[in-house]
Order: sequence, then structure tokens, then C-alpha cells
Amino acid sequence: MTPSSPAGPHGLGRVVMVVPTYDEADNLPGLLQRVRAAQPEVDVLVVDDDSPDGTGRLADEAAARDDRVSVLHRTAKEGLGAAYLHGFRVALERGYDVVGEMDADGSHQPEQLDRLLAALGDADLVIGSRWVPGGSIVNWPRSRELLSRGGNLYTRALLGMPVRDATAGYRLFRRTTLEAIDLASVQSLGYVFQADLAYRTVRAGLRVVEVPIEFVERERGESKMTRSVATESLRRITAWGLAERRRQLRAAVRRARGAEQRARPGR
Ligand SMILES: Nc1nc2c(ncn2[C@@H]2O[C@H](COP(=O)(O)OP(=O)(O)OP(=O)(O)O)[C@@H](O)[C@H]2O)c(=O)[nH]1
Ligand SMILES: [Mg+2]
Repeated sequence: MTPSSPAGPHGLGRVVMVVPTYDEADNLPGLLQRVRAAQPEVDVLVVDDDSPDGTGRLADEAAARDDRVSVLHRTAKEGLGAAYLHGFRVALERGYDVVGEMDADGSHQPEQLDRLLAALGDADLVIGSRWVPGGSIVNWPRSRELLSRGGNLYTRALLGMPVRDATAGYRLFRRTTLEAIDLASVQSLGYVFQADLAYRTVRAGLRVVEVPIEFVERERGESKMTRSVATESLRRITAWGLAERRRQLRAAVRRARGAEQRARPGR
């Protein structure tokens, strides 16, 4: 390969998918195989919070067999956001050009990763989206669908963010995007982390593109969605929405004052 020829899938350079795990022993080995089969040039970084069911050990075994798989062992369960922040830090240190997110439970199909990679050519963040035309969900109870749709509606209305599925966790960030959005100041620990990063990306003036995916509900293992995860989302998104309104109000006052000064006679 000549130095100028584009490397990696779709010429994007080096790509790593960060996969956070907590008690995913039944799912992780199969997922790793599927990612490696679907995208042989994509690396995987598993971030395990010392899962009691031995997920971390299974990840180590996969890493021992395959140079493209590596594992970060954390000492306690601190939430999805904390695990991703740690994984992103390590991925950036390792020099990846593209850093992705995906769940370990099979909800995000590795066979659809190519769509996300193809879309990153024209984007700074690509989101695999359930709620754009062509997107779908499989085996989700009605209650869960309503929660996701309602949460996204609330997020969009409050933050004025043009993203249909801001809570989705199948994503690709360019390294430059992660460097632009001040990860060190992110405080979101649970699933609201996803909306937080989408909002930061939009506010940084970067391009977010959503591609439709088919999201398949987990078949094995337990959900980690808890009441405290949901209330953290509501609390933070409401606070960001209020801050956004205050900013808009201040800007309107500044504009009105400017107009008043310009209109004052004798100037
Ligand atoms: N390291 C780490 N991973 C986590 C934590 N919470 C969730 N995860 C992982 O994050 C991914 C998403 O969590 P899920 O429990 O599947 O969340 P969900 O998709 O909203 O819930 P289900 O619909 O029940 O699957 C999975 O790979 C989990 O194992 C955590 O505290 N630490
Ligand atoms: Mg899941």
C-alpha cells in the first residue's frame, strides 16, 4: 500500500468499536465473532465493569486469540457513560481515527455496521437510528417503545436538536469529534450519556447523520435499565433545556438592546 492510499474500511483509517459489558457472558463471545466476521478491519475494545458472571474472562480469552480484540477491566459498575468515557480515552491514546459504540447484547447488528461506516464520509458523528424512515425495532414491548419515542420527543423539543434518535447507542465518532466536545467535562453516567454527546456534537457545529438500523431486543441476559438511569436522563435533559432557554433569552435581550441603541437619536 502506498502511504497516500486510504486505509481501513471505507478509507476511514483505523476504526475501533468500544463495547461496554456488564454480565453479558451469554452474548459477548457471539457478538465478537459477528463483528470480526462482518468487519475484519475493525478492532474491538471491550470495557468490562468486573462482571460477576465472568464476562471479563471470556473477553480476555477472545483477546488472547485475536490481536484485534482488547479488554479494559474496570473495578466496579459505574454506569454506561463512565465505561464509555474510559474506553474513549484509551482509544484516543491508541491513535484510532474512528471510535464507535455498540451494545454487547446483539441489539446492534454487526452486519449493519457497514452502513454506519459508509455514512461517516460525510459526517462527524453517525447514529444508527430506530426512528428515521427505514429504521425499526424487533421484539420491543410497547412500553419500551413508548419510553424511547417519548424520551426522544422530549429531548428534541427541549434542546431543539435535529436528531430523531438521540438516545441510540450504535454510533461512530471521528476522533476529531471526540477531541472537539470536551469529554473531560461530561458528567452523565447512565444512558443519558448518549443524548449528552449528541447534544455536544450539534452545539459544536459538527455534522450528525442518522442511518436507519433494525434494533433487535436482547434475547439473553438482563437489562441494566433502572429507575435511577431513567431519572438521571429526565433531570439532566430538563436542566440542559432550561439552560438553552436562558441562553436564547439572553441573546434576545442583547439583540433588543442593540436595536434600541441604534434607534436612539443623536448618535
Ligand atoms: N461496563 C458497563 N457496561 C454497561 C453498564 N450498564 C450497561 N452496560 C452495557 O451497555 C450495553 C447496553 O445495556 P443494556 O442493558 O443492553 O441496555 P438496554 O439495551 O437499554 O436494555 P435492554 O433493552 O434490556 O437490552 C450492554 O452491552 C450492557 O452490558 C455499566 O454500568 N458498565
Ligand atoms: Mg440492550
